[in-house]
Amino acid sequence: MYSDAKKEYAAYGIDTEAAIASLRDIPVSIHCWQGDDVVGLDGGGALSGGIQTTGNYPGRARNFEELKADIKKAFSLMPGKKRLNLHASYAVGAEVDRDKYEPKHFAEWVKFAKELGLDGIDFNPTMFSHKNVKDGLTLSSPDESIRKFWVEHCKASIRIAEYFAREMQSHSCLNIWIPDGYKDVPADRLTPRLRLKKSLDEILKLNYDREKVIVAVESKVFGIGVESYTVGSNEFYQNYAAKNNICCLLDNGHYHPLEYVSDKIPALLAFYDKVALHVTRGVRWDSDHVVLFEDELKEIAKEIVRNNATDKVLIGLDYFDASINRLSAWVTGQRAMQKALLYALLINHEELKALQEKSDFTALMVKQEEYATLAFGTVWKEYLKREQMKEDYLTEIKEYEREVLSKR
Ligand code: RNT
Ligand code: ZN
Repeated sequence: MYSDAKKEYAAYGIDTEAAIASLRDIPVSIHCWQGDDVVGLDGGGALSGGIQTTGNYPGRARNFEELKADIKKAFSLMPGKKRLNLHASYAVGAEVDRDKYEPKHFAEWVKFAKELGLDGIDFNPTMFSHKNVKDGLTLSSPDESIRKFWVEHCKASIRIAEYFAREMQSHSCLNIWIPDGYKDVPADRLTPRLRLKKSLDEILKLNYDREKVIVAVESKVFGIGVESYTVGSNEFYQNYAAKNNICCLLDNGHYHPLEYVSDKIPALLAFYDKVALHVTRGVRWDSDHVVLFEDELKEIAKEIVRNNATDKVLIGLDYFDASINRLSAWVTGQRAMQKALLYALLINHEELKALQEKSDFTALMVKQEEYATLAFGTVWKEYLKREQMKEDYLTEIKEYEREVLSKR
């Protein structure tokens, strides 16, 4: 079947072997927080900040050892190049508060990432689920001691990201997301933004290696309980990032449902050397559903591939589902991302672009439709085989559920 598929694609001018080889090389950063419903290991408290996990599926990882075991199992079922995306709340054995976190609190994670042969570690300061989120505000807080605390936390996080980059010999994307906003109509939308700007300026004064640590800012349109106003909005961060030479992170659950991140990627590529992503699946709102192989994901992958931006777009996953087996959620989303990338790699973009340039929109439409029914599934299966993986990951996960998760 594969040799037939290979011929079918060759007729379109596509080399399936080259596509498989490229796919293997595109790193995807996998979030640690799918394993424990974003609870973390530092006892920060209940999940807050306008995000929520729903569901009560048994077997949640309750500590570092369980989380590591689950990551190890889930990663063993994910093909391709993998990075680990950590949140600061996953510090191990820290007896100090978040503003004082140090590389040593993450040394165990580095050891683990090396053991798994991962490509690198990305990082996020955790500015939610903590007593110092005062009245829902962090970096934009009018309370100076609160604002300072979170500035220090971000600086500490940059130092930790530098340590990851050094140890893993790969960049580390440091993504700043804050929950700050208001439930109802504010009286002043500017002052909190000016305070956020001041906080970011203070954080970036830190002398860090800009080659190794890629600082990104993640915007959002609204959160649960923060429906009327978000301090870190899209316009705010895009302007801040452009003026300060840092990176924007686009989470595709963070826009109006009719705005598409696939269209924003090339808009930003016209101005930025790097664009970071949180790939998720919004269902009506920022619901963080498990990523599936669907249209918008394909469009996102196409924009990455056809603009030769696989080293410019930093792909990270961000979803959390507690209503189904958490390992299955992890693997399904990561495989969906890989499928979308493969799908995009199996398109003759040069030919399609030429049709567009010639304004032959008739042929363009017909050709694009043809791609939808080529033997994509066969090439995907071949890729899995070469990665020494089966299409079926459910059987193994169910077995792990019986042997491990159900005993927790
Ligand atoms: C929240 C943001 C943010 C978080 C993670 C846990 O809406 O998407 O990225 O999901 O940092
Ligand atoms: Zn996100």
